[in-house]
Amino acid sequence: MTTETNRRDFLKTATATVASVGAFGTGLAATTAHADESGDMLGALSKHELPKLPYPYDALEPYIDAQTMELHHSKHHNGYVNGLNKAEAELAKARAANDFALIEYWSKKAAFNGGGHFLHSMFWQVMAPNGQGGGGMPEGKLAQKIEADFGSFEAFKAHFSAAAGKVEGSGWGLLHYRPMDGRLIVLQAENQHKLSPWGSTPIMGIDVWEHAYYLKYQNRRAEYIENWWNVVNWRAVGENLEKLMG
Ligand code: MN3
Repeated sequence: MTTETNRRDFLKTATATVASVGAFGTGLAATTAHADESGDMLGALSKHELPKLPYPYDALEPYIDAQTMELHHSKHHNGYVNGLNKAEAELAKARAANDFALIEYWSKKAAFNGGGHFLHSMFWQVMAPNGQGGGGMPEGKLAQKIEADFGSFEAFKAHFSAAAGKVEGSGWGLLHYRPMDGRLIVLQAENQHKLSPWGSTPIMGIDVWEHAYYLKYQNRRAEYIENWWNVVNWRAVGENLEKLMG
């Protein structure tokens, strides 16, 4: 058996035994591990896939219009999925060839597209049609944590809206849980991966790239953010928190 054949067999075995689930446990983020059939890479690759939306494109009307949702999901998010798969494949090829001339380029692509895939998967999940899971107020443990860590729901909402509104250029307003001290914190992210500190995990976020709102709101980002609260799925946010708190 040649070395090459051995490696292919190893990769096939790895494919059978390594199966990762998406970042969110609702089957939204479909990511499975697989090996490259040609055998010219090292290590099992994840095959990231665009998750299905849990509601139709027009379900968040009138707060987020159907055309924006369709373009955002099927074009923008899909682009990040393809970009992440490409970047990770190129990094695996670099390992196989022991040629790291483009390591900086592909590492940046992996961070940008990986951030995009993760955040959009969460974004779809933490929204729901108004009155059918979307809107209202957080309940239970999430409500208690928000009140304990921000003083009140209203203070949290004002803080989060301001952070999202003042992201410089394209980015996100995010609510993270930080296990180190057990706190919720509000953060901004530029693009999809910059400004985020280590050691905390997003449980909720609003996309404030213009592609998320420009067709309906043009330059009125603050109005989009204010309307977005009508479609926040607090049950999903609470589940994200409770998974991390254990
Ligand atoms: Mn987006």
